[in-house]
This record gives sequence, C-alpha cells and structure tokens, in this order.
Amino acid sequence: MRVRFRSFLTLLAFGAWLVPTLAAYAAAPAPEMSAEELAKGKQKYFERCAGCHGTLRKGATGPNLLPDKTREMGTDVLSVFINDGTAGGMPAWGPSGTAIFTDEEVNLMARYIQQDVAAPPEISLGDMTETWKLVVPVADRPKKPAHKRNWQNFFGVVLRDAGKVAIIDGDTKEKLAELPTGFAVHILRSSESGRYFYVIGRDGKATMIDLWSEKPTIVAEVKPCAEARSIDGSKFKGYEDKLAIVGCYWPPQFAILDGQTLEPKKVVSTRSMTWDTGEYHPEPRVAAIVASHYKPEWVLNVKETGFIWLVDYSDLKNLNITMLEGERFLHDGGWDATHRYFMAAANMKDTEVVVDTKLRKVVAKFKVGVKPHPGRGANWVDPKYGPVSSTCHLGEGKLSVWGSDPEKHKQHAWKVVHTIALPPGAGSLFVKSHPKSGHVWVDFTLNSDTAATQTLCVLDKANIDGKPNCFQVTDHGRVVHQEYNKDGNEVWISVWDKGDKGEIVIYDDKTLKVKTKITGLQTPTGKFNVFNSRNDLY
Ligand code: DHE
Repeated sequence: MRVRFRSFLTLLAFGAWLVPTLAAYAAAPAPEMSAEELAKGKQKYFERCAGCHGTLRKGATGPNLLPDKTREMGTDVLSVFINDGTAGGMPAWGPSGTAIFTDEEVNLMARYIQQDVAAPPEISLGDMTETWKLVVPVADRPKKPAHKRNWQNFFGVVLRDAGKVAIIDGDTKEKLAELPTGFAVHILRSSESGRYFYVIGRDGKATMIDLWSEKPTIVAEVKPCAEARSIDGSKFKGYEDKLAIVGCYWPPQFAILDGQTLEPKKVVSTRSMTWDTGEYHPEPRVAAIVASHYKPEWVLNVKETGFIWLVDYSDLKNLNITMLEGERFLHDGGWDATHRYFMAAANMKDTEVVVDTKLRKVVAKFKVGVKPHPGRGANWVDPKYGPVSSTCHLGEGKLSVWGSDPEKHKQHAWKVVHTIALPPGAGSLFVKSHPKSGHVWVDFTLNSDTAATQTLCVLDKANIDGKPNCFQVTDHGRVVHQEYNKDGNEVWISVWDKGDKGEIVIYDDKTLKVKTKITGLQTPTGKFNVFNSRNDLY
C-alpha cells in the first residue's frame, strides 16, 4: 500500500513538472529564420518531405510534423531524425546517409518544420485554363506515324532534376528527344492508343508528348495543381484518348482534361470525411489512378480519407462518383493479370485493398508486410497457387505474394501464399515483371545502407521461395525502378545519380548479364515502355 502511495506521489510530482513543462514547450516560439531561409526551407520541404508528411504537415506515409510536436522535439532531436532517417523507411537525408542535405540544410529543415503551417493557394478551373497551352493543334498532327521506328517500344525516361523527359528508342537505344516537362517530373502514362505520353511533374504541370510526329514533340501542357503525382487517360471502348485526368496533392482535387489537347474541363475537390472515423480531412490527396477496362471510369486512391473513388467520365455535366471504403493511407497499386481487380496499397496499415472493377466494389482487404510499396506490382502464375500478385515493402525486406484469381483458385484468392525474405533489407520501392519473363525484380532504393541501395534482387517465378539472386548493379548513385522492353526480354534499370552521372543499365532478363548502358543522363528515375504501359503489363 505504502509503495502504491509513493508511486502516486511520484506520479503527482512528475505531473506537476510535466504539465508546465509541456505548456512551456507548446508555447515555445519557432526558432528564428530569415526570409531567405524560410524560402529555402519551403522549397526543400516541397521537394523532399511533402510527399510523405503532407503539404499541411498532417502526416500520411510519414508522421505528422505539426508545430506543437516539432517544437517539443526541438532542433537537435529533429536534426538527428533528418540526418539519420528511421527504420520505418524515412531516408537518411544528411551527410551520414544519402547526403542529399548538407549539415546546414539538415539544421535548416529542423528549424523549418517548427514554423507555423501555411496553406498554399487554391487553383480554380479558370486558373488552370490560364496555364493551358495547345502547342500543336490536333489538325496539325500526323494521322499516322511520321517515321518508321518501332514506336511501341519507345521508353519515356524521367530525368527528375533536369525537369525533362527523354524519349529513347528501345530497339536502337538512341535518345530521340529530351523534352522540358516541368519541375521534378514524376511519372508518365500512355494513352489508350499508345501514341501519346501523358506526363505529370511534382509541380502539378501536365504535358502531352506525341510519339507519331517525326521527332517526339510536346503537343500540349497545362498546370491543374501546385503539386501532383498521378495522371492517366480514358481507356474504355469508345473513349480512347478522349479524356485525361490529373490527381493533385495540392490543392486536394482532381482535374478532368480533354485527352487530345489537355484543355481543362472539370475540377472536383476531394476534401471530405475519413472512411472509418468520419472525421473531416482538409487535405485528402489523390495518389494512384487507373483507368477501368469495364466501365468509362477512373479508379482513384484518395490517400488521407482512405476512400477509393470511381469517377464515371461518361457524363461530365452530371458527374457520378462512387466512394468505396478502402483503408488509410492509400498510395500506389496496380491491376491483376486480367485487369479486372485493382489492388491498392494502404501503406500505413500494412494492407492491400482489392477493388473488383466489374462489380464496382471492394472485395478484399488483407495484411501484408510493413509499408507495402508495389509501384504497379508484379503478376505471374505460381506452379502451386495459380495466378498471383505481389508487393515489396518500404518498412521491411520482404516480398509478399497472394493469390489473385478468385474465379479458378478461389481458396487462395486474396490470401498471402508466399513471404520471401529479401536480404538487402527494407526500403524497396518497386517490384516488376512481365508476362513473358521468368523473373521478378525488386529494388531497395530507400535502404539506409548505400550498398543495398545499389543492389537488386531477382526471383525465379517457378521457384519463388528459392534463394533470391541479389547483386550490386552500380558503385555510384542508387538503383531505382525496373521496366521491361516490349518483348519482355530486357530489363531497364535507372542509376539515379546527380549531374550527368546517371545512367540506365540494360540487363538481358534470361542471362542476367548487362547488355548495354545508356550513360550521361541527369537523375533518371521512372521509365515507361509504351507497349507495357498501354497494356498494363507487369
Ligand atoms: Fe512516386 C508512382 C507518390 C517518391 C518514382 N508515386 C507513384 C504513385 C504515387 C506516388 C501516388 C502512383 C501513381 C499512379 O500509379 O497513378 N512518390 C509518391 C510520393 O508521394 C513520394 C513517396 C514522395 C514525394 O515527395 O514524391 C514519391 N516516386 C518517389 C520518388 O522519390 C521516386 C523514386 C523518384 C522520383 O520521381 O522522384 C518516385 N513513383 C515513382 C515511379 C512511379 C511512382 C517511377 C511509377 C511506378 C510504375 O512502375 O508505374
């Protein structure tokens, strides 16, 4: 009893100390910063932090960075996190890790995230229309390819820090064009016909590239968002290349554009309540988008609310949106091999959510590993379990494989059937394969160990539980994103490095020997083969 009373007193004393201390912390002002430092912090936060922590710093893939919390932690503690990263998948930004930030920049960012959060301006339909440029009108574009190249084997390569996209002929490996597409370009998607690449930059600028003109050419551009990550075209029969959609991170909205000219047609806010607790969220960002093959519909991962929106584009005047209850926080995802089921990763809940786009509902949610991050994922036929799909993980070194054929292999559908340890560890961003390949490739781009970030693992589809073949691709930069050529016998890997030290290493998928390298590229990241992107082959 005495012991208990003592504990009670200690608790009271601790409470008496804690409450004013916390109050003092909460009231602590943000560290001073000059206008120049604030501007630099804002830019760096947008470039490196907002993707995971949110524009309003409310958290998503990463925790919230709101001032009451960050001021309590203080500059020194925050600097350690920023410098060294975390086991949960945050990269080590400072000199001890990726060296993307100098010591001074680590300190600057630690101070920046203690400042009050200011919301950037909204963007209306009128605002975006003012940014719209039709560079080559539809009537002036060729009616058939104006060259004899195998354009379906072209690759669009993101040159991230150059703000450009390189178009490379996959047959000859020649660089055909380097086109300015906006700051920190993120991804490309092929239009249904394949002749156009739709490109989205982190700065929210959408660009349309015509691959049929004599040389690949930008034919239109527009800026529907201040920050964005996703774009796609309309793919349903009768709507091929007619419309396009851009998913914004900021403002939280999506814009529907003319698929031939990018003229803005409609903008819709995603601000709403969370699917589970029914709380208002001011910043539900649009993450992955896919175009349904069953209906004139796009499928949108609305990250913070955890809803998956089905946006029916058949009648823009009476826009019909169906909100499916998914999971928080939805990020990337891709199709199963039949293109009926969209499998989305809710990375903070270690969960995959499956949408049946024919029945238009969520048919499964199941746990995988820590922070799944599949990119589009990889599909193949397992000798024991039939058609399967897979994800790698940001938070741990493993590949999770589940059955994805509820028609003929119902007992295995949406259940994890293989879990394979990947020795380099956590920090994987992409798993990729091709229907004609016997292999599955996984990267480790965000691992905290430099050698691991330069390593790839290749797994054998016929014996997926066998020892993965892991090897170092490069001794500089970091390895990111694997993409097959049209025939599925070459794998293109980016070595993401600064200046002109970036390169693409091309492997023979059968022998795993390097066939050739394309060098002198500035920070190459994602690569998109026309045929595979158009046909959703992975
Ligand atoms: Fe991406 C896909 C968001 C960082 C390269 N990335 C995606 C998708 C989303 C997303 C929502 C799915 C789009 C779709 O399918 O419609 N990415 C984010 C972020 O929020 C994040 C984590 C942080 C940020 O600030 O942007 C982020 N992404 C990166 C990178 O750092 C990468 C490696 C290099 C870069 O461009 O900066 C990168 N993301 C990619 C690539 C894809 C992608 C290559 C497409 C994969 C595919 O095979 O389709």
